[in-house]
Amino acid sequence: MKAKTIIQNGAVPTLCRQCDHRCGIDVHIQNGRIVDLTGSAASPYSRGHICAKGLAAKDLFYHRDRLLKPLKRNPDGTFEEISRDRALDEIAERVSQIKHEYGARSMGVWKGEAVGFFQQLEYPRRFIHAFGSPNYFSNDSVCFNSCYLGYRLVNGFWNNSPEFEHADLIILWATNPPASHPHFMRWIQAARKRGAKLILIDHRLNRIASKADLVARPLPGTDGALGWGLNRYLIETGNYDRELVEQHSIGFGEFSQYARTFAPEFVERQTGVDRRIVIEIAEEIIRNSPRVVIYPGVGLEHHENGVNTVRTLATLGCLCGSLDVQGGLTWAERLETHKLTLYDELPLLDQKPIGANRFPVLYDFRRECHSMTAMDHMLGKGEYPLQGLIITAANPAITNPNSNKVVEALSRLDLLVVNDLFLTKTAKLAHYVLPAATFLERSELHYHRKYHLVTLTRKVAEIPGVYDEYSLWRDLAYRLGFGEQYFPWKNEEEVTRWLLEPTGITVEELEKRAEGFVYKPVAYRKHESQPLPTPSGKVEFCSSYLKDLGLPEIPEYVPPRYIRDPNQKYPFVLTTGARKPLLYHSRYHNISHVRRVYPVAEVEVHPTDAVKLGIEDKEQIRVVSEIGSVEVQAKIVHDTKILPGVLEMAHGWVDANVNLLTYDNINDPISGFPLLKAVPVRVEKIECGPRSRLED
Ligand SMILES: Nc1nc2c(c(=O)[nH]1)N[C@H]1C(S)=C(S)[C@@H](COP(=O)(O)OP(=O)(O)OC[C@H]3O[C@@H](n4cnc5c(=O)[nH]c(N)nc54)[C@H](O)[C@@H]3O)O[C@H]1N2
Ligand SMILES: Nc1nc2c(c(=O)[nH]1)N[C@H]1C(S)=C(S)[C@@H](COP(=O)(O)OP(=O)(O)OC[C@H]3O[C@@H](n4cnc5c(=O)[nH]c(N)nc54)[C@H](O)[C@@H]3O)O[C@H]1N2
Ligand code: SF4
Ligand SMILES: [Mo]
Repeated sequence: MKAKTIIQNGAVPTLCRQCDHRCGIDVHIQNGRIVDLTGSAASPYSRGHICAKGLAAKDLFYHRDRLLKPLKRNPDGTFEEISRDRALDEIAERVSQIKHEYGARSMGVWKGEAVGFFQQLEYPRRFIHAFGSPNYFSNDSVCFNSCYLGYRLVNGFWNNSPEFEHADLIILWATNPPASHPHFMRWIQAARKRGAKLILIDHRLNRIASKADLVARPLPGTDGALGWGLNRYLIETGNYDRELVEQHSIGFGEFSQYARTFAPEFVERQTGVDRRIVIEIAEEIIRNSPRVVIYPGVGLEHHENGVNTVRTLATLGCLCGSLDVQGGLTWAERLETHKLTLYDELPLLDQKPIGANRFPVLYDFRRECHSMTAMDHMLGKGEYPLQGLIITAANPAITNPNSNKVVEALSRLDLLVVNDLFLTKTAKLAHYVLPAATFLERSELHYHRKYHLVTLTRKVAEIPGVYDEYSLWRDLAYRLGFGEQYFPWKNEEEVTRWLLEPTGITVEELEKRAEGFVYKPVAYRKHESQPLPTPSGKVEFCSSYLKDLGLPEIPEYVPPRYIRDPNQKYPFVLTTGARKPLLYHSRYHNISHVRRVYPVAEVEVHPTDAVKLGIEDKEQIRVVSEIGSVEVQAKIVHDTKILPGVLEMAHGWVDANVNLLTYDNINDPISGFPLLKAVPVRVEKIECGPRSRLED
């Protein structure tokens, strides 16, 4: 591969974008080759930290399977290399045909986790709106939005990078930072050194459990009952922020009325958590108020009622007085740049954004279309057909629920374009595959809201024939006739200059200071002098906004389906996707040293269940849900690791894809999130064939 680095020898300071934390790093170059990445001590955010995923960015950059030329799929399924100009010309022609035959809205774009959250995610949105279609999809149909909406509906914002280091109590709720957010651990450890308490709420014991002061292990999907139980305890004992309730909130009366049901005994029956532990957690919250950080993880999101569960965490944060206090539920302020989105100029609501009718809250607050509903439109079961899709930085054939349906839907498209580093499972379905640039090959703005810090990443290297995200959307827009109007900037640097115009900060200044600028001093208790960004401007214990949409105004608790309506055919409950430190969704599996650590996919089984099922460690078994089945190796774990009756299986594996089992059509009514973390399943032994359902 003929990569060209921007310097021949030395170190280039930039930010890692292997996950959204963007730790400060130095990229070391020798004789025009990237030889190492190290954590940059100058970064106020990460202070020298780099994790194993960051380090492996070099392996992905130079990976021998990286796509370097556009590919076109032949009718027999093989791919041929073609020039970029030809690929983009042909794609533009097919896009125009789709518009002509079905209308602009039959085209969509989809961005994945590997690009975002600042300008990278706005390019495809801008592109598709300028084209005349509202249909922008992303991984956020299954990530982040349930937490975001839960907090947004109660107090107007969610801070996903809280001030752990200033907290007196940290509650990690359905999250596992050593695997998922490793650099959080530095802040958590700093708080612990000061004497802060740590509570873990997870049915599965992770590395944090041995350090925690208290662990609660609710049955998957029952967290809402625990959330209510804690809210109730604070209300009934009178230990809540009365000033906030009286002056800055609405709906407290109905909320406290509903809370009455959730006495510790009731919570214990719902969740399996001992009532004394429920009380102990509540007492810890009271003792340590207001500096309490409650951090919700993705384990709360992938459920039928996840947003309402998250709402109970947000109300708890407000009741204990942590709203916008240091070491609490802080309200970060934005950097007011120009905006790439076109929603004001081109709302396109009359074009019926896919999923906006089904999940109006998702569309209203996030301007996101619903990716699971998109599959129905591709399969001809929607209000209108979706005929073409351009995907960048995502692998939905593996990461979206009900993978068989995803593959069938993507295969029906008249045009599928995938922009990726590798020929992934999704890319293999595409008519055209374009070689994508890694973060080391692009420059972008980023801000760490926690410190109000704005930074500019550096383009460290270039590979001939490989183009950045901006070039993809700009070059297509020009071919479709709206480039000059909507993508007038020559390159990414010009975009960045334009974005920064209203801020008074220049590209030159940012280039000189790799560690970034503080764009605004951090201030607290802002809700005392300005309205919160909720519909009423106040904390909303009940939401009339939701009521007007026919949704429950109180964050009601609904027991999970496997408890509400148990099905003897599927006696186990499967949780999926607990993060592994070295794997990232479907990424990293193709790096040899990672593969040595994780040679095969596994499903964790409690030893008691293993005995009942007659299965051995490392035995290949079949896990079956109503949606599908998958063969996978059993890993019999220590009896304290997970709860009996619960299985856990990682996502992201091509050869043992857990999303063959998950539901795309059981959704949270507010966010539309699918049921990925409380899937009723059964286990079958493989050598006996599917008829021997051992647990029946
Ligand atoms: N190494 C690595 N890091 C990642 C990622 C990755 O793929 N790999 N992905 C990134 C992305 S996009 C995201 S969204 C974040 C997610 O980051 P986290 O939210 O921290 O996700 P996990 O590490 O999977 O932790 C989720 C925890 O929830 C638990 N859990 C599952 N169901 C339930 C439940 O019903 N109730 C309770 N109380 N607990 C439950 C699981 O056992 C698990 O320990 O991670 C990011 N970081
Ligand atoms: N069962 C189950 N399923 C889940 C989850 C779960 O917990 N359980 N978690 C869900 C969550 S939270 C998320 S966020 C989604 C993630 O779902 P996706 O967004 O589909 O994530 P990835 O599998 O990481 O796919 C990213 C793709 O981008 C490519 N890529 C890497 N870097 C770049 C780049 O710089 N540019 C471009 N253009 N491409 C790049 C990679 O090769 C990869 O193919 O998965 C979800 N799926
Ligand atoms: S946590 Fe790891 S992968 Fe994420 S930005 Fe930091 S170094 Fe990169
Ligand atoms: Mo995610």
